[in-house]
Amino acid sequence: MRCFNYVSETISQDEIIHYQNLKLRETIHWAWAQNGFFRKRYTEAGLLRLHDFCNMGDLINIPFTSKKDFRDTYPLGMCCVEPRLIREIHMSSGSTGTAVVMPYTTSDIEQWAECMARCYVMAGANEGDVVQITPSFGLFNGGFGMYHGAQTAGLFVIPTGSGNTERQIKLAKDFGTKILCGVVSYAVRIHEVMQSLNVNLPNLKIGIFGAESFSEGMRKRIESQLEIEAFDIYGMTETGGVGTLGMDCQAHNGIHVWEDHYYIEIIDPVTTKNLPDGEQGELVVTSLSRQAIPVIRFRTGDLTKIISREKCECGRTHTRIAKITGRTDDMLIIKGVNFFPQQVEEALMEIPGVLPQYQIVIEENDGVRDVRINVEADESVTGYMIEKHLKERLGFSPKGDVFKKGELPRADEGKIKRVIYKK
Ligand code: DLL
Repeated sequence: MRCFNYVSETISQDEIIHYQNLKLRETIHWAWAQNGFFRKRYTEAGLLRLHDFCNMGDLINIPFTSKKDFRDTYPLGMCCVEPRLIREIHMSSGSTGTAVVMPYTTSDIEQWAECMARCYVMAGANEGDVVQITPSFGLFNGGFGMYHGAQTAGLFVIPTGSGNTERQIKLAKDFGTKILCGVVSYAVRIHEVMQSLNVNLPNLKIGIFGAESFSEGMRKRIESQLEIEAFDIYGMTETGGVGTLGMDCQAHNGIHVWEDHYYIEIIDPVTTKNLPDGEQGELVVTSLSRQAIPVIRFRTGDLTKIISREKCECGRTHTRIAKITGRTDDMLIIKGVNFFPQQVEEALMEIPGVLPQYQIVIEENDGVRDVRINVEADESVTGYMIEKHLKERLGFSPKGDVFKKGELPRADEGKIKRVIYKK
């Protein structure tokens, strides 16, 4: 097994816990000392002296933080370093339009690059391998995060950024791209354009995709279409960007969270009580080595569960969480049935002849919500087949509309919008 950082990736769980205790204490003390936002939060919650916080057992007394805190303190109200120490910022606008800003010190960029480099090597990258980075290079963290990590891992970077799919394919062919990185729906787009151009990419072996709903069915589709091994990479603006929270290994049995950099909890999103391993809930993250803005008990809104804390067959010891099944604010309730968009994706991918382009259209007529599933498929698939399969799998009957290949909108840049609301 090859690791980017063998010692850190394979230390025992006992050592990880010991290290996490030290780093948690350091992080809480750092935030308290550096920024009044945190100090006020902690004193309001009854943590009167810093020494009241000793280890992870005391974390329960620390209040949660959320996206709202980032937005309320825009632009740098939660920052724990002087602005002269900031080297880079990234930002996500989210659905409400108010920006979440993440500043980075030199050390934060190094930490990000280390996490991302571990992901590349975990996927099978070797020094000098050609990696093509297709998310945009800008405020979105995807492009730069993949870039910093690739530099650290010693890869040959083609920093195409987003868009111009034909040129992406030409470059991949001309330079023999081995690793393709991007948002999930862009992998599908690349394959489509490859087909229309009748081009193969024989050197392409590895895909690293994330940032969007990513069902196992979709991962397998992408693998067979592009003839590669596809990995599910996870991270977010607030934790420091793509790859910070980890990726699945070649066993594809859960996402290894880089636990020497992040302490995770799973909580019940309603009661906010901690849940035992194996139970699905909201992921809460505390960073252990971030300077500019450490996230402390950050409610990610992402739903997952802890799969295993045992050593993985790949040799890594870091805890594995399940694929992100949705966001707490993503859940749809239609005629009394609750479901997540990703469940629709998973069910659609089970139907032979269905293509990986779909939309979930929610229509509201006189207060009654209806769902229509628009999906591209070949001629063998009918709307009735879609309706029947979703009824069996999800317990409700949306209307299924089949479209020809190429008829539904594509996203050449950024994240695709799968759920569409119509009044
Ligand atoms: O999407 C970071 C990223 C870039 C990850 C490129 C992977 C690849 P944000 O724009 O801040 O950052 O969005 C973060 O996207 O809270 C999840 O809801 C979702 N997300 C990210 N990765 C995955 C994934 C980037 N692998 C939000 N599976 C997160 C499902 C994901 N959802």
